[in-house]
Order: sequence, then structure tokens, then C-alpha cells
Amino acid sequence: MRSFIVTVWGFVELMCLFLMLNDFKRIMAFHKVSKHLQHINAFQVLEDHKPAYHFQPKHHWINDPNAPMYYKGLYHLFYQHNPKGSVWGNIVWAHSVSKDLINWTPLDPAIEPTKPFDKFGCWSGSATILTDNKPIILYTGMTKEKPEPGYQVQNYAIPENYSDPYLTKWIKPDSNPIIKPTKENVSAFRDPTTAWKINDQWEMTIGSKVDMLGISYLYRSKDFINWTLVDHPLHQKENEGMWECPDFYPVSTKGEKGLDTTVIDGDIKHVFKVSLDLTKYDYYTIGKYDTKQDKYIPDKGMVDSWAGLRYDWGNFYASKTFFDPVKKRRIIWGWANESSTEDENVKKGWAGILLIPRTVWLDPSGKQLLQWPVVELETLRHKNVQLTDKELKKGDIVEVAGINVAQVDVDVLFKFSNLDKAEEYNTEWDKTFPPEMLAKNICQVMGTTQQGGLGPFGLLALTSKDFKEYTPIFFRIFKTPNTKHKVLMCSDAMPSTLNLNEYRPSYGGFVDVDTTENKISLRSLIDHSVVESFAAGGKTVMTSRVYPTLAIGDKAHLHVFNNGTEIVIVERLDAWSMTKPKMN
Ligand SMILES: *[C@@H]1O[C@H](CO)[C@@H](O)[C@H](O)[C@H]1NC(C)=O
Ligand SMILES: *[C@@H]1O[C@H](CO)[C@@H](O)[C@H](O)[C@H]1NC(C)=O
Ligand SMILES: *[C@@H]1O[C@H](CO)[C@@H](O)[C@H](O)[C@H]1NC(C)=O
Ligand SMILES: *[C@@H]1O[C@H](CO)[C@@H](O)[C@H](O)[C@H]1NC(C)=O
Ligand SMILES: *[C@H]1O[C@@H](CO)[C@H](O)[C@@H](O)[C@@H]1NC(C)=O
Repeated sequence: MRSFIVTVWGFVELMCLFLMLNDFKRIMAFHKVSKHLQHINAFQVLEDHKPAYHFQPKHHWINDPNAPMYYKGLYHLFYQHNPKGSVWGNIVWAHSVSKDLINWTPLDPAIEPTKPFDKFGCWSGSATILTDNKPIILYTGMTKEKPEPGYQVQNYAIPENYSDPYLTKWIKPDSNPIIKPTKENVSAFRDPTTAWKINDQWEMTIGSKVDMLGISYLYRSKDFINWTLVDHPLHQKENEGMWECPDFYPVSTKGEKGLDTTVIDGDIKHVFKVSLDLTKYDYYTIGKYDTKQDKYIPDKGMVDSWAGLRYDWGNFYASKTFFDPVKKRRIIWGWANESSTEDENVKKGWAGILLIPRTVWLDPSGKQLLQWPVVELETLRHKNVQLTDKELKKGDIVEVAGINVAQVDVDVLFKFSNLDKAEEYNTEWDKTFPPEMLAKNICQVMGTTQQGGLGPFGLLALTSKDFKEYTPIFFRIFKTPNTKHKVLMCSDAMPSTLNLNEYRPSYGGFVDVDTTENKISLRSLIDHSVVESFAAGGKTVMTSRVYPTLAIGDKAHLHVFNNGTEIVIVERLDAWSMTKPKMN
């Protein structure tokens, strides 16, 4: 408290001083003053920005989710964790268990850097459930500190006691490492996937690169211990750079049910995902696992590049899926880092979250995936407020009040009478912006303040009373020359905080939705510094991290808005305060 008073006094003093100075000096001075303010803000909000219902360790750093699985009544989740601080380093495999994917109990770390084959790092990996329901983990170990990031090998770990549903202790046999890197690149060879079976042999894939060629090496084994490199990769692509955290799994073409990773034929397609080190986004394609050639082949029309499909058009990386045998679904976990500065992370004492686990399945079009928060999340829904048939004219902003809107699940259905007033899509954008940045850049130049025809309309999350801070999640619908409409979704951190030191990107993505229905839904999971949004039933998903200085806790407000000429109707809005689950 003392340092706070001193700081405030210093601030007042500075203000008096600066008011007496000339204009030029005032500008300089205000720069200084605002730095001061940011310090005070940071001081005030360390805990306030901590999410309540998103997965986090109690303290310190988290990055990639590892080896998610279900075993004997419990969901297991491991993750890359620094037990000593809130920056990356000292990585161990932290371990938590849950009965419902929402309430989590921490256990001791499962894997720590103790052996020559992982002394300098226990990096990401995956679990496979072997015959007889025996889980096994494959992970990347670092055997040297230099050259950075070192010599990367693949190791395995097995439970000490298969009767223990908590899988408390893991053994790393001395026969490790079981796979050494290919000659090409010893420092770009990591993140083994869950294995599948083909011709009575196990196969899995490992991310790598040679120069700018992204590669997913294929390995084969009869016994899961003795692995041989297959003479061709599962997949590769020019100009991608390092492929981190590959993920390869089947999806049903006949509905929403998930499939075990070992399913390789039938009414299925395969998904291949990589986390691109160079862009820090997760990209996927949908295609066919050609079991004759033993290769993955993306479907015709799939964009297999930086401009391709993303699970999430915002802050989401290093994701991993697993098959949940209980509810017969495939679930995806992804990591969101902080958008605050490293200094702030150190002060906060925590950094990183996992996004809400999402059920993932194939869209009936076969052209993309759909994602939706696991149904268990709804058990946290508490107090509810609703809006029905609320008309929003151009410029209207309507508050959703009466619940804790800093910790809320809000689901809204927008309706409009027709598409006539949709504004013209500016084809110059296609020439000006690189394809992988197109949606993001349109969101950035248009924001919510460029009034349109049909849109912008949507939510204003984490809004301060005076609208100095707000995080808009919104749509704009465009007419295009070929008469089809383009739906743009944006989640804009730019106006989210007065603290201009934060990383405040305006994220964007297109929503491939049938506009002739004149309706579009939006669900946002707002959790203090996270805004995770699902458009049109999970067709387009976008996560922003935001750190308001005013719109904190009970000072935060939530609104629906419309800033387009066409009237938009909130057919129905439900918002629920979310209870805080048991979180590690
Ligand atoms: C293995 O786990 C089971 C179930 O928790 C327990 O009863 C048993 O004592 C454990 N065995 C050993 C050797 O620790
Ligand atoms: C191998 O990987 C390292 C680390 O990413 C990189 O610096 C180097 O250029 C790579 N070499 C080749 C041939 O790709
Ligand atoms: C490992 O597997 C390969 C291919 O199946 C085989 O040729 C080799 O003998 C095996 N090595 C050991 C030590 O079992
Ligand atoms: C709507 O547009 C007007 C005009 O640009 C702007 O002043 C207002 O802030 C916008 N509303 C929102 C919610 O951004
Ligand atoms: C998260 O932080 C932002 C801001 O520092 C960076 O721009 C991103 O690259 C980073 N994302 C990941 C996955 O590390």
C-alpha cells in the first residue's frame, strides 16, 4: 500500500509540474505520466485478470497441452510447465486429472528432466492407449543444451502401476531414447503424435523441417519400442518452416461422433494439423489417409499453406486432440499465451492458459471442422439473464446487466430481414492484403467505427462504464461481385485496454455460413482476460486475450450493438454468470 501511495503522490506531483510546462514538454511529460499510470494499473490488476474457468496451473508458466487421455474414470491432462516462474524455462510435464474436464486436481509432475536422454528438456508429446488398455507416452527429450534448441530425441514413458487410475508415477526406461533425429536436422525434430495401426504395425509422425520445407516424418514399429523411419513422410509442404505439434486423426463423414485414432478406413476423412512455428497459428487440412501409399493427401480445394484453415483465428497454439471413449467424441485442447508483457507476467506470477476443451467434428460440407465447448462447461452456468426480440438500429448499444459479465457464457442469435443493404466487398483488399492476413486486416481497417450496411453488429465485452475500453466481437456481411455474400467475424483487442504496452491485435476470419437464412449466432466465453468466441455453431472460432485497466470484475459491462444501416434483431440472448470450478 505504501508504495502505491508514494506512486500516486509522485503522479500528482508530476502532473502539477507538467501543467506549468510548455506544450512540447507536456507531450513528453504525458508519455512519462502514462507509463506511471500503467505501473499503477499493473499493480492493481494482477489477480483481476486471472481467468476463473479456463485451465491453468495455480502459479507460473504453462504452454503446450500434452498427452490428453481418458483412463479408468479420469481425464488426464499433462502440460508443459515451468514450476519456478512465469516465463518459459525449467520445463516439466505437469499433470492434472478431472472427472468432467472442468474441475481439475493437480498431481506431481509426471516427467521431469533427470536422465541423459531428457536432461535439457522434456518437451511435448502424446499418449497412445495400447492393446489391453495400457497407456504409453512418447515425448521429445533434449540431450544437449547447445546448439539451441539442442539435440532432439524421442523417448517413452509408462505408468509404474496400471491399477492406479491417477497414473501418479511414470517410468522412463533406460533404453531411451528410442528414436534419434534424422541426419538432416537434429534441432528440428519433435512432438511425436498419438500412434495408429496399419498392417499390424504402429505408426506415428514427428514434426520437422529441412530449410523451409515443413515435414512430418513417419515412423513404424511392431512393439512400440523399436521404431524405423519410413522412406517417405506422412506429409510435407514447401515454404512452411518448422512443423510443430503435428496432429493426425480420423473424423466421421456420417455425423458428430468422434473416432479412435486407430480407425483408418470406413466413412471417414482424416485431419492433419500443424502448429507453424513461424506464424504461431494452428493450421489444418481435411483429406484422405491413403493407406496403400501410407500418405496423407489433402482434399482438392484445401488450402495447404499459411492461408489455410485455422482452428482458431486468434490466440491458440500447439493444440492436441484425443478420443474420449466415454462420450464418443474427439476433444481438442489448445494453448493461449499472454498478450501482456513479460515484466507484467513476472509480476502476475502466472502466464498462459488452455482454452476450453472443444468437441471437434466434420462439418456436413466436408470442407471444414466444427468446434463447440464441451457440454460439461454448461454445469458452471449459474445466474441467467435474457434478451428476446430486441431491435437494434444503427448506433444502438444495449446493455446486458444483472450478472457477472467478467465471467460469463453468452449465447446470442442475431436476425435481419434481408441482405439488400450489405455493403460492397472491396476487391482491392484481395490485392492489398496477403491471403493469410486478409480477414485480420479488414477487421483492423474497418473496426466497429466504420459504419456499414449489414453490420458491424455483435457484442461489446469487458466494456468500461465510459466506453474507454471494450472488446468487440462482431460480424460484417459483404456483397461480392459474384453475388455470394462474405461474412467476416472480428475479435478486436485494439480498444480493449488503455494500457498501450499490451499486444492488442484485431483478429479476423471469414464464416462460411448460409446467409440466406438471415441469421447468425455468436457464443462468447468471457473470462476476465479471455474472450473465446464461436460463430455460427462453431464454424469460425476466435480467441483474444485482453487486459482492461477499468473494465475489471464488477466494473465490467456487456452490450450488444449494431453500427450498420440495416436493423438487426437479437432474436434471443442468454448470458450466464459462470461459477469458478476447482482449478488445480
Ligand atoms: C497400484 O494401484 C492400486 C490402486 O490405486 C493400489 O491398490 C496398489 O497398492 C498399487 N500397487 C503398488 C505396487 O503400489
Ligand atoms: C535445423 O533447425 C534449426 C533450428 O530450427 C535451424 O536453425 C536450421 O536452419 C535447420 N537446418 C535445416 C537444414 O533446415
Ligand atoms: C527393429 O525393427 C526392424 C524392422 O522391423 C528390424 O529389422 C530390427 O531387427 C529390429 N531391431 C531390434 C533390436 O529388434
Ligand atoms: C459506431 O460508429 C460511430 C461512427 O464512426 C462511432 O462513433 C461509434 O463509436 C461506433 N460504435 C461502436 C460500438 O464502435
Ligand atoms: C503470444 O504472444 C504474442 C505477443 O507477445 C506473440 O506475438 C505471439 O507470437 C505469441 N504466441 C505464441 C504461440 O507464442
